[in-house]
This record gives sequence, structure tokens and C-alpha cells, in this order.
Amino acid sequence: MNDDEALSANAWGPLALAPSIGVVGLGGAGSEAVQDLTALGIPGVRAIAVNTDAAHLLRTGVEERILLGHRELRGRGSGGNRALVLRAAEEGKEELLRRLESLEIVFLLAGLGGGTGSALLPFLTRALRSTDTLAVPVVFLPFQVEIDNNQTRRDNVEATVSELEQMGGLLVALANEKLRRFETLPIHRVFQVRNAYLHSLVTSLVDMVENPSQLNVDLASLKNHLRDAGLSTLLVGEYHISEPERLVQQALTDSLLDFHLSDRPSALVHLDGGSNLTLRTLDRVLRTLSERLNQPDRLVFGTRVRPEPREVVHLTAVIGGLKTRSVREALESTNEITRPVFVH
Ligand SMILES: Nc1nc2c(ncn2[C@@H]2O[C@H](COP(=O)(O)OP(=O)(O)OP(=O)(O)O)[C@@H](O)[C@H]2O)c(=O)[nH]1
Ligand SMILES: [Mg+2]
Repeated sequence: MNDDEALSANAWGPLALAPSIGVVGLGGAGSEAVQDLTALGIPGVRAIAVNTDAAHLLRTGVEERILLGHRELRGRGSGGNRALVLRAAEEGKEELLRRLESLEIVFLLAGLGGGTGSALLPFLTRALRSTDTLAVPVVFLPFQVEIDNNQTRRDNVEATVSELEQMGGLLVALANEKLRRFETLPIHRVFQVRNAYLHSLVTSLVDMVENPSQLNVDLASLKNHLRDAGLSTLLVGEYHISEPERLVQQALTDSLLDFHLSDRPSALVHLDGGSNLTLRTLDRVLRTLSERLNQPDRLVFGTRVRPEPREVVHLTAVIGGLKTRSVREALESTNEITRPVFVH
């Protein structure tokens, strides 16, 4: 075999040059979020909506649409009934997994409180975790008023969050209550603000593993890191290159996430900057993060330096070793929007 032959993909069999990625909306809120992500642009990513509500599915502009449980629920949604959705999910499990099996990273999105998204999110996360696919569940926690006087909704939220937290692995939790600072905007615009933030989380993670860096963090190293990291979450930040400490501060506090650290935190950090990104800046970012996380057990980092100089540096971080809390705590802690994300 000559060099040309040896380097051709045919000689090596099928090669995975870039991971295949999907965003999957579960239920009404999840599907709407997928639509917003698509509108903001997620090139190369498959967009899928799964719902028990046929009318909602027909309305959504998501390219691939899957109606679940049409025999039992007749396309009318679950009306908040998790148990009915779970039964339909068991029946449709093989077909659902078959539709997702070629994907290497799957973001699963759901607004908690209803029946469909709240039931399908832990169900599919668990099913995918026994495959090679990296499942990233994303939950939207409802506004406090939605659950204050509605025990069914509250129970649905509690059951789903605790199941996901017990499962460990990557979990993104975005609290609607933290959007109160935008309360003078129309409601759909408020959700768009949240979805724009989610868009930055999704594209940052995809970009980190898809595009080669000088110090590379690829999908295999991310999966390796997550294996021992326990419950983990994703952070992003972007700041002027002259203030690395502010970059870390911004990523930790200016988010819609709310988690507490255990005594064994870990971090995988990726910095993306211009040709003016120095070792000193990298060092200041890592030191600040390390301090804020109370000296993590493991700190892995990667960097990508672009050929041209840049005023800003972009940070993507996977923080592991988070503590599971009671859901009451999770919901109550969202009342204060200025509170730092990580509280020791
Ligand atoms: N962004 C957005 N959020 C919604 C929408 N509809 C409901 N929500 C919120 O999302 C949470 C879950 O509601 P849905 O997504 O409608 O529930 P579902 O998963 O479809 O479940 P069922 O309809 O009960 O089968 C609730 O807190 C809602 O207030 C929507 O169209 N867009
Ligand atoms: Mg619905």
C-alpha cells in the first residue's frame, strides 16, 4: 500500500471526522426551544421534536417530528400525566432509539412541569447512557408561580430533577425564575433570551469537540473526563482578554444555572482566543477558576489560538462533582437572581 492509499479514508474504513450531533425537543417547551436554536443557527446539527401533542407538532417548524403514543393518547398531549407518557415511551422506545442511534452527542430539551417533557427527559437520558451516545439533558425549571399552587406540576418537576441528578453525568438546568430581570419583555421574547443563552452553551460544546485545537479537547477526552466526574454542568463565558479573572467570574455568576459544589469538584476548561492569547492569560484563568472551585481534584484544559489577534477570549467549562440537592432547595435558590452560581 503506498502513502496515498494508506491515507485515504477507504483504507481505514469509516472514519468519524466530526461527531454527529442532534438537538431533540421533548414536549411543547422543548420543541419551541429547538425551533429557536435552529433559527439562531446550528449548522450540521439535526433538529428533532418529539411530542404526544399532534397539533403542537404540526405547528412547530422543526424538521424531524415524532408523534409518540398516538394509540393511547390520540395525539392530544398527556395533560400533565407522566405515567401515561412513560407507558407510551416504553412502547416506542426501540423506534425512538433507532432514530437517534447514529448521533454521537444528543442534547435533550424539556420544560419541566408538564407530562411529556418531564417523563421523556430522564427516560431517554437513561436509555442513551447505556449506548455510546453522549446524552446532555437540558431542563427549563418553571416559574415559581407555575408550581406554587399546583401540586401535580410540582411533583413532576421534583420527580424529574431528582431522577436526573441521581443519574449523574452532564446536566444543564436553566431556571425561568432567573429571567425575572427581563420581566418587562413579552413572554416569548423572555424565552428567546433564555434560548439564546442555551444556544451559546450548545455551540460552545460542539465547537470545543468538533474543531481541533493546539491543546485539544475532543469528544473522546470529554467522555473520559465525564466518566469519573459525577454530576456535572456546562458553563460558558466571553470577556476582554485583559481581564481573565472577570471572564471566570462572568461564566460562574452570569448564567441561568444553579448548582452547589461537593467537596470533590473537577473542571475541564477550554479557551478559544486570538494570536494574542498568552500563557499568562491562560494561567490567570486556571488559577482563578481553581480558587473559585476550592482547588478541584482534577483540572484538564485545552486551548485554541486563532491566526489573528482577538479582543475577547471565549471560555467553555465542564464543572464536575456537583452536589445533588433537594428540589425545594433548587427552586427556592432561584429566587435571588444576583446570587452566585456556586455556593460552598
Ligand atoms: N418556551 C415555552 N415554554 C412553554 C410552552 N408551553 C409551556 N411551557 C412551559 O414549559 C413547561 C412544561 O410545559 P409543556 O412543555 O407544555 O409540557 P409538555 O412536556 O408538553 O407536557 P404535556 O403537555 O403535559 O404532555 C411549563 O412550565 C410551561 O409553562 C411553550 O410553548 N414554550
Ligand atoms: Mg404539551
